[in-house]
Amino acid sequence: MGSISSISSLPFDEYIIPPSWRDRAIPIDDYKRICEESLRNIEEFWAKVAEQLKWFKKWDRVLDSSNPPFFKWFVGGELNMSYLCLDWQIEQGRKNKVALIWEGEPVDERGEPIEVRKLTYYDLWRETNRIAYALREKLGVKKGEIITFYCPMIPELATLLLATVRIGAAHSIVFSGFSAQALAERIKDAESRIVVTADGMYRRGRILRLKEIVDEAVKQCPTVEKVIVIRRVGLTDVHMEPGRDIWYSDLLSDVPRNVYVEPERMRSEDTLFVLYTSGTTGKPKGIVHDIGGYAVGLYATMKWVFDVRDDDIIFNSADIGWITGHSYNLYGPLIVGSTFIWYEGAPDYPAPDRWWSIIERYGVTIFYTSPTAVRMFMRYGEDWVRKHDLSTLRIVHTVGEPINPEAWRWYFRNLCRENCAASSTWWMTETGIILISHVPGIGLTPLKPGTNAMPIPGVEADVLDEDGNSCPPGVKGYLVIKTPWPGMLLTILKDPERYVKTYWSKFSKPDQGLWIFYTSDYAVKDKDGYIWVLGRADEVLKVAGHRIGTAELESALIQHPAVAEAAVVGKPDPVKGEVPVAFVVLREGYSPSPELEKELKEWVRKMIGPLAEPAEVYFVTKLPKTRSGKIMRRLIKAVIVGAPLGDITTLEDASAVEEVKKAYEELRRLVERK
Ligand code: 6R9
Repeated sequence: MGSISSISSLPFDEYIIPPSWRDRAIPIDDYKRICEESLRNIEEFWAKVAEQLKWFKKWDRVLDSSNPPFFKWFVGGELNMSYLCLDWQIEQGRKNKVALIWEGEPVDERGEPIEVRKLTYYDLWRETNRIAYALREKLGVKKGEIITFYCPMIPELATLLLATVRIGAAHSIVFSGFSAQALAERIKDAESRIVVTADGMYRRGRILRLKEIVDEAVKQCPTVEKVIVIRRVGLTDVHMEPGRDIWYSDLLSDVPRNVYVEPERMRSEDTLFVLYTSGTTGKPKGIVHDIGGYAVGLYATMKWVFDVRDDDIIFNSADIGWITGHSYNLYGPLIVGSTFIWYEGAPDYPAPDRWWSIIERYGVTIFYTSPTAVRMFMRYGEDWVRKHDLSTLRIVHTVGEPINPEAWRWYFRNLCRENCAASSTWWMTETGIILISHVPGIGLTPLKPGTNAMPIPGVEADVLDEDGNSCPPGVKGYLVIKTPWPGMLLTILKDPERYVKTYWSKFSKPDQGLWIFYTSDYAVKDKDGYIWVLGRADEVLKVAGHRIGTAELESALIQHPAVAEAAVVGKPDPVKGEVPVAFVVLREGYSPSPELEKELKEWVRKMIGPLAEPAEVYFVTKLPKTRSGKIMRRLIKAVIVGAPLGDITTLEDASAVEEVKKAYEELRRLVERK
C-alpha cells in the first residue's frame, strides 16, 4: 500500500547505519546538541552560512522581522543568482568542469541514447550571456518582469532561466503536463509579456506538440507580446504568429559569441521566481521566492543534506516545473559547482531500466527521486535494477510525499545495497529548501524506514495539537515551523492576505509576537525526536507526488454542462500514493452512463492536465452536506477508504447525525458495487 496506514505500524525503533557511513555517523543526542546550538541565535548561525557565498554588497541585517509575517532575509545585501551559479563557479576554477549532462529521450535500435550533451560552466556562462543580451536589448526585458516558461527539460531552458535572472527578471515555470487552460490562468496572473516554449517534446517515444498548447493559452492572455520557441523535435508545420512568435535560434543569430552582460545587482529580497502551486481554493497560488535567503538556504542544504563533494554526479529525476526541479535540479547543483544530469523523458522508456542505465552510464553518486517512482519500479521487479552497476551511489533521497516503510526498504536494498544515506526529505514549494531530513554532510543519525528525521540546523519544527500544544511522542498533530528560515516564501503573488491567512493564522499569536508557520501537514514525532510526516491535513492531494487541490478539480468539473455539483477526495493508491475520485450530481436532463464518466475524466484532463484525471467518477443524487451547506468531504473520504463513520459524526453538526449515517451507507453501497 502506498500510503502510511497507521502510526502504530511505523518502525520507530528500527535503527540503521549503512556500513560505508559508519565513520560519518553521529549519535542522535550529538545531533540534537548541534541543532540546539544553532537555534540559540539563528541570525548569527545563518550569517555564517551566508558569508560563504559571494555578495556584491554585504547585508545590513540578517533577518528583518519588522513587518511579520513578511520576513526578509539579508536586507541591504546585493547579489545575483546567475552570477553565483556561473561566474562565481568559474572564478573558483570550475571553468572547464561539466555542469550539465543532458540526455534526450530518443534511443537507437540497441536502446542507447542518441543525444547526449555535456555543457561546462563556461559553456553555460557564454550561452547565458548571449541570451541575456538578446532578452534585454532585443526584447526589452525589464528588471522585475515575470517571464513564463512552458518547456521540456532541454539545455536551452537552463540557460534561458539563468539569463532571465541575470538581468533581474523573474520566471514562472509551468509544468509541461498542464493544460492550455491551466497555463493561461498562470500567464494571466503573472501578467507575463513573454512566454517561452518549444515546438514539441518527446514523451515515451511520442511527440507532444507544446507550441499548439501555448497558442491556445495565449489567445486568452492579452499581456503576451512575444512567444519564444525553441526547436526541439524539429516539427516543420509549426504555426508562427507574425510579430509575436520568434524562434529561439533567430533571436540569438545576430548576437556576438563573446558578448558579456553584467549581472544586475539585485537586492536580497527581490524576486527570483514565482511558482504556482495548489491550495484549498480553485485558484492556484503564485508562491514568490527571494534571491538572498533562497541562495543561502540552497547552498546550506546542498552541503548538509546531499553532502556534495566536487566529484559528485547528481541525478535528480524531478521536472523543472516543480519546486524540486527549481531548487535541486538547477540552482542548488550550480551554486555548489557540481555536475548534474537532466534526462528529458519518461523513466520507463524504452524499458523500465532507463534510470538505472543513466546511473550506470555516468556513475551517478547522488540520486534524488520520489516514492511514487520507487513504487512503480517495485512493480517492474528487481531484475531491471540488478542488470546495472549502481555501486557508485552513495546517497539516495526521496521527496514529494510520505514514503511507506516497504518502499523505503525496497530501494534501500535494491538501489542502495544497504549502503547509502537514504532519507525522506520533507519540504514544500513554500519552504523553498529542504527543512527536515537526515544531514549526512554534517553527520548521519541512524536511518529509519520512512522517517523524515529531524529539522536541519537553524530550523525549529514541532508537531502541535489543535490548541497549539506540543504533541507527545506517538501522537498525531500538525507540523509547524517555529522560526523563519532562509529560502522561505516572501508572499503569495498579488495576494498578501492569503499568505497571512494560509500560513500564519492557525497557530500564531501576533499580540505576543509569536509567529508560527503552519504547513498543512499531519505528522507525528517519535521518542527520539524524529518527525514522520503522514500526509496533508487540508483539501490538497498528492498524486504521484504532484500537488493538486480538490477545489481545482471540483471547479473544473462543475464547468461541464452535465455537472450540477461535484466533490473530489483522495483515494489511497498503491503506486501514486493518492488518486482523485469524484462524486458528481448531474443536472436535469443528464443521466449516468459509462460514456459520461469517460467524458468527465477527459474533461478534467483537458481543463487541468493528465495528472488531475479522476481515477473514478461516481454519480450520486445528492452530496452529503452539513446543515450550513458545506460538503462533508470527511464522510466521503471515510467511504472511499472503507473507514467506519465513527468520529466523523462528532466533527460535524450533531443534529444531522442520522442524515449523515444514511448518506454514508448510501455512498458505501455505491462504492462497493463498483
Ligand atoms: C517538495 C514538495 C509539499 C507537500 C508537503 C507534504 C508533501 C513533501 C515529503 C512530503 C512526506 C516527504 N511532502 N515531501 N510528505 N514526506 N519527504 O513536494 O513540494 O509540491 O509543494 O508539496 O508534499 O504533504 O506539504 P510541494
